[in-house]
Amino acid sequence: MKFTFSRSNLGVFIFALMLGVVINGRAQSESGQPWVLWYAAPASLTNWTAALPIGNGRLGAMVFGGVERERIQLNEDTLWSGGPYDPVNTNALPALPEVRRLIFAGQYAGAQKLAGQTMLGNPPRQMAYETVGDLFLSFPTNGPVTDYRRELDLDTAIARTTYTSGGVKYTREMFSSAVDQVIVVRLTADTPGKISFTAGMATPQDATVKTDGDVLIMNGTNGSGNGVKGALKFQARVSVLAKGGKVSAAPDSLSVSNADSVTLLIAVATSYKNYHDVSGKPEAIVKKQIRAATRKSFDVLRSAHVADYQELFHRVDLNLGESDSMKLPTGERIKHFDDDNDPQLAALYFQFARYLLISSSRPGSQPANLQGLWNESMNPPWNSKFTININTEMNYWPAGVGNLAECEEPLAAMVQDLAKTGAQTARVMYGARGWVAHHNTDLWRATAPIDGPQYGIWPTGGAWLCNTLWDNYEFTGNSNSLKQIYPLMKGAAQFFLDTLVEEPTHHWLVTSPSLSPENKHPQGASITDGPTMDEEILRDLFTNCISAAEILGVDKKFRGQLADASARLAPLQIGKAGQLQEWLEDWDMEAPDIHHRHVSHLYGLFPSDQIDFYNTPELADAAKKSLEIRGDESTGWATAWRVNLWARLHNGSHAYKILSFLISPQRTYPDLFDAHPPFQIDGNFGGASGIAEMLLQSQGGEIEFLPALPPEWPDGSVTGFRARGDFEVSFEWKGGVLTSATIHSLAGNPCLIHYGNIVRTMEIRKGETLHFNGNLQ
Ligand code: FUC
Repeated sequence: MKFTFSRSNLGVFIFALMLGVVINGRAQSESGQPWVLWYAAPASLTNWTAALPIGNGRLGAMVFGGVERERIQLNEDTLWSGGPYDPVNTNALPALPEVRRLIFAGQYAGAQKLAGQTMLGNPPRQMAYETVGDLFLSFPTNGPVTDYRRELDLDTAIARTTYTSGGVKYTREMFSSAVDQVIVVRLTADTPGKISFTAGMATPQDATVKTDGDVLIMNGTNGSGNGVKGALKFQARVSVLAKGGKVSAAPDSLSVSNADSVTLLIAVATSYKNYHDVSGKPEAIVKKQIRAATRKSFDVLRSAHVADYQELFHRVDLNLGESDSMKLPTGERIKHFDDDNDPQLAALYFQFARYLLISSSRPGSQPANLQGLWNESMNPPWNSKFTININTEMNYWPAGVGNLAECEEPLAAMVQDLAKTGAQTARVMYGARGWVAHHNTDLWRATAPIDGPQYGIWPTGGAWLCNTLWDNYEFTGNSNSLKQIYPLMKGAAQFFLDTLVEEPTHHWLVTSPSLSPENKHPQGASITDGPTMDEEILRDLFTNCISAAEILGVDKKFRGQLADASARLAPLQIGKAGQLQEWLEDWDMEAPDIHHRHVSHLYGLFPSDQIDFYNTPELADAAKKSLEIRGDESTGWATAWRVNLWARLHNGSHAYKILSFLISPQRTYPDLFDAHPPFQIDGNFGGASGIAEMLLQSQGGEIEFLPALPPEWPDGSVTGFRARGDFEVSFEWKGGVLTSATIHSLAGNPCLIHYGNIVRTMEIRKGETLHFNGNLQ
C-alpha cells in the first residue's frame, strides 16, 4: 500500500483531475465544492497534525482515516486537570508598595525579584486541558487499497474517508453534532455484509474500559496538577448500532462482523458544572444523550447537524480567484502557496478558521483554548490554557467580521466567571474594587499571576477581554448582550481606578507593577510601569465603558471619573528610531530582543483603532517603523498579528507577503492547523482576521472597501461579512478595482462608506439594503 504523493507525478495528477472533474464555470475540488481539505493517504497514527478536526463546540475528535486501524482521538472541553481552587496569594498586598517604589526608583531587577517572591499565585502554575483518549477501530485486511481519499468537508462539517479494497468500496463519515451532542460515525460499504471491525479504547487517563451489551464504556477521573487534586469524573460511551451481521462483546472491546452498515454514537461528559461545582453526573448525561440519539435514524442525525452548522457557515462566502492548484491535495497546496498561483487556498484558510470557531466555541461550551478544542496529550504545550495576553483574544478576532457573533458567547460566559474569581484576586492581592485577571486562566478561572514575574505580573488580561466583548457588541449592536457585558467592563475599570498610580516624571497615570507582554526591556527585567499596551488597553476600556454607560443611561458620576482618568493616561510616544515606544522610556532599540514575537505596543493599531492610517498618520508611521524593526517572520500567532497590522497600514503587498509565510509548511501543518510551532490555533484565527482586514475594515465609524487588496487577488467577491455598526456587507472587485457593493443595515446606524479617495455619508434605515457601484454611487 503506497500513499505517497511526489512532485514527479504532480503533472499527471493534475491532468487526470482536469479530465475527471466537471467544472461548472467555477473550478471545484473533486467533491464538487471549494471548501474541502483532502488527502490521498491516511494520517500516520502518530502524526496528529495530519489528522482532521471535527467538533460541536464542546465535544471534538481528530480523525486519522486509517484503513486497517482508524484512530478517533476524543476531546471534551471540560476535561482539565485539577479541581476548584483559588490561587490568591496573601503576601502580595503587603509587598505591593515596595515593588512599586523599586520600579519608580529604576530598580527593575529588584522589583521583579520581589514580585516573584510575593505576587505569584499559589500554586504558581495553572491546570492543563487533557485528552479523553482514543477510540480505535481495527479492520481485517482485505488486500490492496485503491482510490483512497480522506477529506474534511467544511460545507457540511463532515470528515469522510473512502477507499476500495477487495472489490468493495468503503465509506466512513463522521461529525460532531451540536444538535444531538454526540459524535456520529457511519460505516458503509457498497456490498452487503462487508463491514467487520473491532472497537476498543485507550487513554493516558486514570480510567477503565468495559463493555455492556453493544456499548463500550470508559470511566475515568482527571489528573491532578501542581498540587491541585483531580476532582472530575468522566465517562465516554460508544454505542455500536449494526445493521445486519453480528456484534459480540469482549471485556473491553466490541467486534462487529459482516454488517451491512454500522453507526457509532459517541458521547462524553465530565462532572464539571462550573468553576466551583463538580457535582455533575457524567454517566447519566451520556446515557441520556445516547438514548435520545439512538431514537433517530442516521439520516435524521446527519441532516439536523448539517442544517444547524450551515446556518452559521453559509452566512459568508469568499472568492479570491481560483486556479488549477485547488485540485491538488491540501498538503501539497500548502507547499506551493507562495508560488502565488493558489488564491483559493487563502479563501480556504479563512473559511477553515470559521469552521474551527463554529466547531470549538458554541453557546454553552468553553471558549476556544490554545488548541481550540483538540488536544491528544495530558501535558500539552502551555497546558492548552486560555492565554489572555494575546492568544484567547486573537481566537475571537474573526468572529465579528466572519458573521459568527454567537460563537463568542463562551468567551462572555468565561469573563462572567473571571469577574467573580478576579474580584477576590483584586481585593486580596491589590486591596482594590472590581476584578483583575493576569496573563492566563484555566477551566477553574484562576486569575492570579503565574509562571514567573517576567510573564505573569501583567494585570491587564481581563481588561483586554472586556474590550474584545465590546468589539463584538459593536458588530452586532445587541442591547441584551450590552446589559450583560457592561457590569464586567465596569468591574474591570474599577480595578484600575483603584490601582493606577501617578508616575513621578510626567505625572501620568500608569499601571504598576506591569510589563509589556513577555518582552524584556534593557534594564535587565520585564517588570516596569505603564507599558504602552496597558495604557492603550485602558484608554479603550474607559472609553468603551463611558459609551456603554451612556447607551444604558447609567453611572453618570462613574463616567466622569473614567473620563478624568483617561485624560491622565500616558500618551503614545514616538522614540528616537521613529518607532512607537513600547515602554514609557525610549528603550526599544536597546531591548535584548528587538525581533520579539509580541508586538504588544501595536495593540493601538490592531485590534484597537487608536492609531489610524488616516486620522493619526504620524503614529501610523511610527507603528510601521516598529513593525519593520520587529521583522515579518515570527511564530504562528505573531506572524498572523503582523498580517492584520500591515493591513491596517493599508499595505496589501506586505500583508500578503507575511500571509505567504503563515500559509507555508513552516507555519501551517498538513491539516491547515497553525504551527506556533508546535500547534496553536490562534494563528488560524489571526490569519483569517488578517485576510478579512485586507478586504474590508470598519473601525472608526466607516466601512472601507479593499483597504489593503494585494495584487495577487485582482478579482474576487465577498458575501456576508459583518461590519461594525451592525451591517452585512457584500462586494465584488475586478482588475483590482471595486465594481459593486451591497450593504444591509440591521440597526439603522449612520455610517461613512469609503473606497480609495471616495468617502460618502450613507443614509440607511434599519432593515434596508442599498446597492452601490464601484464609485459608491
Ligand atoms: C504566550 C506567547 C507564547 C505562547 C504562549 C501560549 O506566552 O508568548 O508564544 O503563545 O503564550
